[in-house]
Amino acid sequence: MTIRGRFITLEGGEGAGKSTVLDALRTLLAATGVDVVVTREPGGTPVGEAIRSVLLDPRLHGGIAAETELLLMFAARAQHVRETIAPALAVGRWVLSDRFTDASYAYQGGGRGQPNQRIAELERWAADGLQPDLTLLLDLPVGVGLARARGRGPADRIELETQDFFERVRAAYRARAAAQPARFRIIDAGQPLDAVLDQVRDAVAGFVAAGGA
Ligand code: Z5A
Repeated sequence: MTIRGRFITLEGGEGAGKSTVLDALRTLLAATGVDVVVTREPGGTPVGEAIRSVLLDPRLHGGIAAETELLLMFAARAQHVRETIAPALAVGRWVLSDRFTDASYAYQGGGRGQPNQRIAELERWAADGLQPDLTLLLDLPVGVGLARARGRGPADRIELETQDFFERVRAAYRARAAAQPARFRIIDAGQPLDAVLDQVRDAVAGFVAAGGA
């Protein structure tokens, strides 16, 4: 009998440190003997990466309707679930994804005002209702994250949004974490990197010790 793998997602606002944490987590899981697939959204498949380049193109700033943006996020996700995530989980591999559906609730729901009910409907059929087993929310004040992100080079289309937009994104993430405490662990991402990584290691070690359930 094959045991289904586990699905872990990383979420957070701009400059939260997801990429940095992802590398550390990959190493940690591999050291515990876990066969892990690392992926990201939007993206994670050839068609998903093509959709990502449209979604993040700064030349399209102001030129993509909120409905179009939501559908493109889920178009990429529909392919990602079917081509990458579900097949890996089915053969017992673990999947570590930089963002998943919570990001749509935060950015397209909180940020753009798309109704949660509409997102939930897309989640049911486009994402096949797939839910992560564990979600690490890297939370930090918006101003701190934006300052970090700005130090990294040219902004993508979504990074060109206002501070108010990112405050709504953060509030939506925190509301989801509060509503689903069994799945979410909130990481204080405003701390120095070593302290952030300690929190992440503790959260994942606890999850693994509990059987990854
Ligand atoms: N999006 C959406 O709207 N809806 C959806 O459904 C999905 C996504 C799935 C692309 O995501 C965009 O798509 C994203 C949400 C939207 N919006 N934007 N913009 P992405 O995850 O690829 O892009 P991102 O959010 O901009 O992530 P990022 O740029 O990769 O940032 P990060 O990974 O969180 O941060 P980082 O690159 O690891 O760190 C940023 C800098 O801070 C870097 O210089 C680090 O060295 C530094 N850093 C990291 N941690 C620390 C600490 N603890 N202290 C000090 N400095 C630190």
